[in-house]
Amino acid sequence: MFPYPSGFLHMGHVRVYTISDTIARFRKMLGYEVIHPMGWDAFGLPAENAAIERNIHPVKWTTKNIAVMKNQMEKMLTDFDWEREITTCKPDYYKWTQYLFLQLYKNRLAYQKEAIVNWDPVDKTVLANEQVDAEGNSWRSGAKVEHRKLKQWFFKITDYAEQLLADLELLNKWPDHVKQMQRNWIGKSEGAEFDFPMKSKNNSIPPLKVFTSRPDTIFGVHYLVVSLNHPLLSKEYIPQENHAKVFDFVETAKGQEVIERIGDNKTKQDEYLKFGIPGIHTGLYATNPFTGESLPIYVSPYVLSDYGSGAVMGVPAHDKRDWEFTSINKIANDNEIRRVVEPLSIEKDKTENQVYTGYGILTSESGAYKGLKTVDAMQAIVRDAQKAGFGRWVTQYRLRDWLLSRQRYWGTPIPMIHCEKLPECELPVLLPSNVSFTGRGESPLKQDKDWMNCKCPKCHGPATRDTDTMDTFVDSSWYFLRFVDPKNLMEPFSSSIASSLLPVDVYVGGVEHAILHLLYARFFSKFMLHQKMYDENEKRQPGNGEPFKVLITQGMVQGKTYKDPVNGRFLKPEELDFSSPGAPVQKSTGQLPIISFEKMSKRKYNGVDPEAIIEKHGADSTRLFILFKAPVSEILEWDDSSIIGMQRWLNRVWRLIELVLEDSKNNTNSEQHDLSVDNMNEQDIDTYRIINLTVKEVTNALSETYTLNTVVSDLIKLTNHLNNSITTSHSRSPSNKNNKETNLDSDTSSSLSPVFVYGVETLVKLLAPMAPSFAEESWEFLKKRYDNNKTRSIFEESWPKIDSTSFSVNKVNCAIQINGKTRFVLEIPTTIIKNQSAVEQLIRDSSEGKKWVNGKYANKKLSRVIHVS
Ligand code: ANZ
Repeated sequence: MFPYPSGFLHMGHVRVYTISDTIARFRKMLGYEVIHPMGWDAFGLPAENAAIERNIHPVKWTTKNIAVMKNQMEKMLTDFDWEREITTCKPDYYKWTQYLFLQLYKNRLAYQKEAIVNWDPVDKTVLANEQVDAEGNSWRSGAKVEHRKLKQWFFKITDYAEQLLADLELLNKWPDHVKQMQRNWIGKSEGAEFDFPMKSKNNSIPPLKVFTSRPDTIFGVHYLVVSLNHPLLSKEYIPQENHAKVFDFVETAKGQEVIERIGDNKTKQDEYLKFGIPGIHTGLYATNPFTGESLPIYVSPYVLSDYGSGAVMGVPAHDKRDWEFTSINKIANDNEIRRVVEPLSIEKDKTENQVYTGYGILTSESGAYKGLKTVDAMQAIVRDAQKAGFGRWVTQYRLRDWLLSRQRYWGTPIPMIHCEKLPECELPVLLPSNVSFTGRGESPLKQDKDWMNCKCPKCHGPATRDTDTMDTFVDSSWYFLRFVDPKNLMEPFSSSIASSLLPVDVYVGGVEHAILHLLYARFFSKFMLHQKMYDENEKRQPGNGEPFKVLITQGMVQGKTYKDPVNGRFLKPEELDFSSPGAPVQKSTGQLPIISFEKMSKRKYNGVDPEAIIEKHGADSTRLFILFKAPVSEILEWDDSSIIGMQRWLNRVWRLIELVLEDSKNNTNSEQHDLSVDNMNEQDIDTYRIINLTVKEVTNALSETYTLNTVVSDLIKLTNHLNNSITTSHSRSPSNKNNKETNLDSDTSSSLSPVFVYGVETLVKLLAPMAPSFAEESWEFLKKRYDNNKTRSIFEESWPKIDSTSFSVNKVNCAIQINGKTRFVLEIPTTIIKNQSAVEQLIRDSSEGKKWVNGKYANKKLSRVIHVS
């Protein structure tokens, strides 16, 4: 996922791009043609705010930030395809965003309608939800934010609801929780719609439609409730004597209305309880079409105006919200409430405070449907309603159409002329650059009359441009397609190139985009497929215009946070004394602070600056630490002190390389190692097997499971093994008796085994995707042994192959008993298992054997050796 050019890389960026860079470099070494592109999601509010606050034009601010961040990315050694760089705020890109808008418009998937938005009455501007504080005030002017109805542009993503839901099944390489979040967001609900005839003098009011997921409870309805925006709330329908009361209520309740779904799994229950369930009787009544009973109609802000039909049937006995609404508004006494569903015995636990919400059997209150089970009763009731013409099955989605207009300057202009639509050949509609940023009043675009007033291209009469710009999520909904053909001047991308490259094989980004961005991108790529802007090969997974095959959502990077144990105040690093390692104390009090890991923020003084870290520890160690510290999708607790571990490890690898270099001064090594198992001794066979196992594990992790933390630990293990193999082989040689801690410098006569050298070379190759500069440098040294002029980059080398013959050398765990007691277990290669003296030697050479056999009986002959094989 490309970044917003805020002006600096944060640790989250370092993590995400380390992951993608590792995978991309690995694939290149495997021989794939890899596109690892980078670009800038460059429209958006911060640039406009910088313009207002610091009087710097958004273009300048953005360009400067991009330069800084690009430089930082280079420092972290990312291998991006800069020739594919795209910037969404440049006309060569947004021209095509506008083009796509027009395609959607032509297909009736872009339309205008009135919508309720957050309106700052002082700054005279629309605010995004996150710009309204908890008290409902504007973040900038401090004014009480109003909800206004304004004409806005929408994309009809709801037309795609079913496909977006169904095709989640194809995404078997996406994290389950992300798919679940999308499922909840789309929120498919099957239920029934009933028409309740209105009681009015001359039948002039159309019946009230109500959506319910429980048609079986129709006999338990005591009242109906409509949302604040329901068409029923017109002066024409509401009885005169109720006007003041009802419209005053609606006016005051408007501030509390739920205008947008806040989270993916917030239930209406939460919204209901949040507002204390206020409601008021409208003075209107409707008839229950099944019972003929007269039902009062209420209005309440908890009923969502754009869900279902914006009206609810109140069934207090079987819905907790309805029970509370009934008692607060004194609609019925507890003993008058009709219970229409009785629990089957096993479901009794679903009754809470007298409300039974589960399925069961219909009671005698349900007339002819008495005795039917819920599922059957639903079928029978809807069937009968359908026959009588006052009901039907319907499917509802919680997904709303995508409101994309922003009354802002720094965004893709909406390419419409109000009069007639603008022909495509006039794209792009350029943003005027000479505008004033006061932060007050209307959008700068509305103030630029020269830009706004234009001629209608069709009738040539006066016309105006649309002054809204697009939500920046529109820009990022198709950028992955532009990456395949970024310089195309004639079309957004070439159909044939896109067809041959899509879908994106691996997409890496934050889980905060699990819903909106990923849903919008799926919507766009499906739409573009339907428009035949590209094609899909049948064999290409996942299919159906799904843009991302594998999705990796990286976890957050949290910072080490220190708090005063008495008052919980966040402590600055300079308030702490770090002189005793691992236990900092508060300078002023001498007390130990409370230590935790929390989201990095300026307020908590727990942020780390990637540039400083890279400066201090080097990019390779930083990258390795990021990958090693936590599985990619989990929280990473940043602890500066433990990066040292990675530096030390690289030092150990470097020592192994030095051994090889040193050795080759004295021996002429061949570039082609003799790696046939038949010519190896036991130790080499073991080392060779471990090398191959490591290649297998690492390759699998980098291409299938993306468990990048285990890649690092496998390589550490291989390093340790290679290190130990040197120690043991030299401790065995008699000349080295007193020098067990590998000091090869004093033993220049011995030549390293080809397996060891191969192991070191392989280790360096396996390290390359994660620690590119270390590996590149090491490789150069290693290769110069053979030929001084060899300067081929390690990234042009092929990935190590797996020699499966190494695995056929099996081992068996054997129990070793001494004086009748099992003392330890040893792995014995099957090749020598029948050979008593070889087995005995192996036992004596093993570390456990040294302890148990050699120690006690070093100079003694064992009285009896029993070899059972
Ligand atoms: C009567 C009833 C009885 C209901 C009962 C539930 C339980 P889901 O499943 O999430 O789709 N509802 C319908 N439209 C609404 C709106 N615009 N705002 C708030 N609530 C609305 O939820 C469907 C249920 O949510 C519907 O079924 C309706 O309450 C309520 F024992 O109808 B039910």
